[in-house]
Order: sequence, then structure tokens, then C-alpha cells
Amino acid sequence: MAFDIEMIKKAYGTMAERVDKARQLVGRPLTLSEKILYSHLWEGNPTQAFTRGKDYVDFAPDRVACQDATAQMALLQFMHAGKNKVAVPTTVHCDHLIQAKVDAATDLARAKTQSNEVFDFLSSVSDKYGIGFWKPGAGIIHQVVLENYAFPGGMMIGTDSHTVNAGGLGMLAIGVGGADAVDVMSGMAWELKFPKLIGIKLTGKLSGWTAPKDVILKVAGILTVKGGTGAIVEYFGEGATAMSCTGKGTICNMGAEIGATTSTFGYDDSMRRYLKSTGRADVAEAADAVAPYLTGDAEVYANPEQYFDQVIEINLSELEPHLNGPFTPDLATPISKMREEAEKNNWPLQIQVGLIGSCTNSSYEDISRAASLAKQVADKNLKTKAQFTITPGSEVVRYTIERDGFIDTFDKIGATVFANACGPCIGMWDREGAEKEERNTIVHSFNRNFSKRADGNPNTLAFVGSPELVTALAIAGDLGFNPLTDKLINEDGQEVMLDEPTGNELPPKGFDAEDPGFQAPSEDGSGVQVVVSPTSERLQLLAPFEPWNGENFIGAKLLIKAFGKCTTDHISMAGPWLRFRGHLDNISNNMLIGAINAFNQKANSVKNQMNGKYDSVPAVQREYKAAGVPTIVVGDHNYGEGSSREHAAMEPRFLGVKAVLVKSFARIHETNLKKQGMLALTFANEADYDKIQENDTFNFVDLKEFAPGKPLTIELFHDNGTTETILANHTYNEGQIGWFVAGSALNLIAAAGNA
Ligand code: MIC
Ligand code: SF4
Repeated sequence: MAFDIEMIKKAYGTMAERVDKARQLVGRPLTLSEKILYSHLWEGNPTQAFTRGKDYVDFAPDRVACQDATAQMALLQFMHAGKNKVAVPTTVHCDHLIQAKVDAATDLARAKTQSNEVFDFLSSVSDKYGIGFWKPGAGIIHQVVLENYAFPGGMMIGTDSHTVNAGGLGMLAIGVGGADAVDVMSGMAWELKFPKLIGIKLTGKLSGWTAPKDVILKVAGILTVKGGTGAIVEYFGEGATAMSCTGKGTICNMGAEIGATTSTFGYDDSMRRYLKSTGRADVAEAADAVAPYLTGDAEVYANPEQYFDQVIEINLSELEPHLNGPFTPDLATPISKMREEAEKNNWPLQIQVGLIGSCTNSSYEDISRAASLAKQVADKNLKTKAQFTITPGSEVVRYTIERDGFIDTFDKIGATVFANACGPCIGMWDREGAEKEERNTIVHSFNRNFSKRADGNPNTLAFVGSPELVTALAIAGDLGFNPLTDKLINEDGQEVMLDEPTGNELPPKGFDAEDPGFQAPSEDGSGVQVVVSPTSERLQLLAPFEPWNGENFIGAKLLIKAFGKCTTDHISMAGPWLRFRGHLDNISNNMLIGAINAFNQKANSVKNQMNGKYDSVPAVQREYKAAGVPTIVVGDHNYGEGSSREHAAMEPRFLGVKAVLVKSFARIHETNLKKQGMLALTFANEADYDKIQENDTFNFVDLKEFAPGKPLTIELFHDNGTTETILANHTYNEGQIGWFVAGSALNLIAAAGNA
């Protein structure tokens, strides 16, 4: 039986009435996304039609998921909310803190010792507040959610940007910062600007070497890393229904890389099959009873241009396998052009390592198809040229693929199987020799490939592809190898070609595991003690941020003007820093250390205007803080792209930065800044970015009139004595201005809880 089946049935129970009402109010057929949004309004039955891309709307998500690296801060905040129990079903998953080095068993044992304090904290908070806890080794949050909790037509939020993975099972699953999760866990509404809608029509059918991953690699190439901002991407068409449920999950997962709020697919037989195969025939049955409400209306899919803000059509029969990268997930190259591109750009052709798995691509189908290639190594007397690693997404997948002989097959090509965890996808890869910072190429089936993300080496060029392609390329050891047309020379000196990958969508003998790794919470957790040692270097109880003093910010200094791409990995790096995710003071020492200073093109070297000396960003900011000098951060487009980690917003807040002024924001990061009581502003005139000079001082002269829809005025004082005035736009509504005034959104919740 599925977890929380009663909650699911209840959601389905009101679906028809709410969707029918919404259709009447909107006055036209509805997309699936609209059906899920309108059936999850905080107010219950819809009473008005909303304007996409404009109206802020309160929603009531069905569930919440958190992973260990973000859950620490989320739960530390939740402990301030004054509640006995979470208001909606919630889970915590231990996956980010496990380093990949030797093999699964060794690495897991080491992680349990090293991060014991954090795992114990998460386990006891979960136990106390009624949260389902998935132990280290159980798997990666998004795979575990897909296997156990996702359901068609549902809405969930999660403190990880790849929460969107659950769109593969027809959900609207949205990545958020911890403070948003705390709202929902505390029984409050969750606010989102009513998203725009992008429709992607998939015609034709995948075959041969092309995989679901190639759909999203192609889409990322079309829409770029910011093309999906503020929008839900809804896939439909014959190509969509012909694809597996887990393949749909892969596409939705990597939708985070185009900045989309989320992605989703209508309920179909592939989802029914997946639900049944993962022990949830009860969910399939309940979904079948309301099936027409779990997909878009027929008129919408027949004439998508009339209903979506943007429509893209992709013919899967013509789609080529792609590789995206390096350093950005939207640089898409079809495999047939790769050699040419690599030579042109001087990318090293020799592949050092191929890595498959992660939350994006470790379904049974993915692994079985990759294994069909690994098997050919022996059959055709080939030798695998690159190293090869696998990180299974969950213990259920790992156990099942071991039982079915795939791990054995990978063993024969010398593969390393890492723990069921994030590992190499998030800089938790202790790669031998990485410290030498040699320029080298790797290929992986993960989703992100920002600088330093896998192994901490800024000179590792990472290319993202399907698990099939990654396996073929690892065998060949050559980035320019096109398995569709190229031959390999085997150990007998003969030319051989790899046969197309084949596999099974679902395990013919069913999924299994001896211990999936779940720990249920106590019925009554009131007696559970949560201990945080005051001397801990990993956990620190939070003190509330100071409320706004009601004055304009005068005399603010420029801390850094970030040049070019500034993702959350640049603002609050992961890898070795993950260990401080529960300790705000300690993790603040990584603030913006990856961002490039526009004035000297260096990372982590900014000028302290008080003494003219250059130092690291956190050190300079701590000096400003000690001197009581306010500061601002300036950035380019899509600032805060990537992760949901609210540390990227809390660190500047904690260290005394007052405002972040950029050309544009990534959605989650903008909300995180607002929630933590910061000013998140955009240049009214983008070109004003160029006006900002290294020794500038800023006066926010009309902050006292901070109001929705009204730009703020900032005076710039340059060190040559000249002054300029610029305008900064913002998207704060009344309530969000309230967060700024209170010092943070949490301060408001806590005040209400204590009232
Ligand atoms: C990521 O893929 O970048 C992460 C690590 O999963 C993050 C969450 C985090 O920073 O803890 C994400 O995507 O939100
Ligand atoms: Fe973990 Fe990577 Fe997935 Fe993020 S993208 S949840 S780091 S496996």
C-alpha cells in the first residue's frame, strides 16, 4: 500500500469539483498544469481566474520533501515556528552528505561516522515532529519520492531544485528554499506567482540510441538556462505517452536547468505501470477513477498555441543523442557534431571518467540499457578506455539491479559502484588527483555541470548525456565518438560497432530490497529531545534576524560586482562546505567565494573600501559588519541559478549585506532573499550595471516608501566625486514587504505562533 493513501484519496475527492469550477471561471479548456494549480488553492474551491505571470496566489501543497543538506536549516527554522507536528506529510532524505571515494559500503560507513551528529539531529527532529526519515544509504530524495510518494495530479514542494523530478508521475513538484517549506510544514499557505505555461509537443517515438535525456538536453539548448523562468513546462503528444514514466522523470528533473518552476506530463499508462510496479496499485486505481482530470483537456493538446504562452514541438523520431556542456547545461551539441565542436573549442577529447546514475538517471530502464552496452565489451573483446562509476538512485534500484545481474556486468568493465547518494554530482567526489587541477574531460548522466561541481577542479570539463551515451563514450574513451556511425578497434585489432542499447522499462521480476531504509516517526513525539551542542561546528541554533529599523539605507558600500554566471554554487559552494549546512556562522565563510569580481576578474578577491586592501569576500564583509557599514552585492543575469539552498540568501543576510541588485534573478533564489528579509532588486535599466564602479557608495533614498509595483531609487556616489541616480525594480507584494520589515518571513510566523 502507498504511504498517505488517505491524503491522496482526499485530494482526488475534490479534484472534479474544483477543476470544473476553474474551467467555468477561466472560460476555456484547461491544461494539466492549470488543473493542478486550481485544485490546490489555499482557499479551496476556485472563485476567480488568475493572470499568469502576474498574480500571487496562495496554494496548499499536498506534501513536503527535504534532503539532508537543506533540511538542517529548514528544520532549525521549523523549530522556531512553535508547532508540535508537521501539518502535511513530510519526509527527510539523507543523500547529500555521503562522499564518493572508494565504494558504496566503505563510503557509507565513513559518512555515518563523519556526519553522525547531523544524521542524529535530522532523525530526532523527524521523530519529534512526525516526519518520515530516510536513512543514509536509502537513496537520493527524488528517486525515493518517485518510488514512494509522487502521485498524478498532486502538488508538492521540496527543499531541492530537482524536486521537479516528480513531474514524471504527473505531479506539480516545485523546488523551494527551506523557509517556504517551513510555511507549509507549519500549516500555512504557500505563495507562488501564478506561472506562465510552456507546452512541449512530442511527436514521433524514441528509438535506438536516443533517450528521454536527449529531449531535455535539446530543450535546454532551445530555451537556455533562463528560458523557463516563471513557467511550468507541460509535455504532451504521442511521443510523451510512448515514453516510460521514469524517462519522463528525467526530463522533468533537468527542467530545473532551464529555470522552469516545474515540468509535468499527463497521467497515462506508463505512470499506471510504474505505480503498480512500485507497489502502489491503490494509487493507480484511485487515479484511474479521476483520469480525465489528471491530464490536459483534449482541445488544449489539439490546439496548444491557443492555450500556452509558448509552444515547442520536437519530433522524437528525428532527435539525435546530445551532449551538453562544458560548464553550462544549455550548451547542446548533437553527438554527430561533437568532434568538430570539441576540436574548434579545444576541449580535451580524451575522456577520463564516465559517471552514470544520480537522481536524474538511475531508473531500472537507464541501468539496464547502459548494462546492455557494458555487456558488449566482453562479447566484442573490447577494452573500456575510461574509468566508469555508477551512483544508484535508491536502495530499491540498487538491490534490484544487483539481483538482475547488472552490477556484475558493470564490474566486468571495472566499474565502481558508489553509495546510493548524490556523491560525484555535488562535489562529494574525492577524485584522486583532482587537487592537481589538470584540464580534463568527463561525461556524466547528471544534470548540472557548473565549474568545480563534480570534483572541485575548475579545469574539469563535464559533459551531460544519457546513461547510454555516457557508457558508450566511456568505453570508447573519446568525446568525439559517435556510436551511431563510428567503429571501435577491439583487442584483436578488428573494427567493431556497438549495438544499439536495449533494456527493460521495469524489472520483469519486480522491484525488491531487503531494507529500503525508512524510519517512521513516533506517533507522539512530544517526549523526543532534540539536542544541539553549543560547541558543535556543524549545527547552530538560529537567532532571529533583526527587523528593519525603518530608515533608508545610507552609505552602503559595494561588496562585490559579480561578473557573468553567478550560480548558487558560486554564492554558497557545495562539496566540502556541505558539512556546515547546519551552522550559519561557519558556512558564511564560503559566501560568494566562487563569484568573479568584475574589476579584477578574480574569484574571492574584493576590495575593502575602508582600507583599500583586497581580501576574501567573507573576510571583507565581516569587517564591514564589525564596522556597522551596510553593503550591497551587484550581479548579472539569472543570478542565483541552480540550487534551492537558502544559505545563498541567509549568508549575506547574516553577514550584513542589505541588498542584491542584479539584471535578473533565478526564481527560487529571489524568493529565498525575500524570505530572509533582504532586498532583492533588479536594474530598471540593465545597462546601469555598467555604471557600478569599484569604490561606489549607495544611498537607498526612498526605502521608507517601499511599496508593491513602485521602483526604488538609488543614488550612486563614485569616487571621482560624481553622482548618478538609478532605479531598481522589485517584485515584492504587500506580504513580502512585511517580511522585509519584520526582518524575515520566519519572524512573522514566530510572532504569530507566540501571540
Ligand atoms: C544541487 O543539485 O545543486 C543540490 C545540491 O541538490 C541543491 C540543493 C542543495 O544545495 O542542497 C539543489 O539543487 O537545490
Ligand atoms: Fe543530488 Fe545531484 Fe540530484 Fe542534486 S542533482 S539531488 S546533488 S543527485
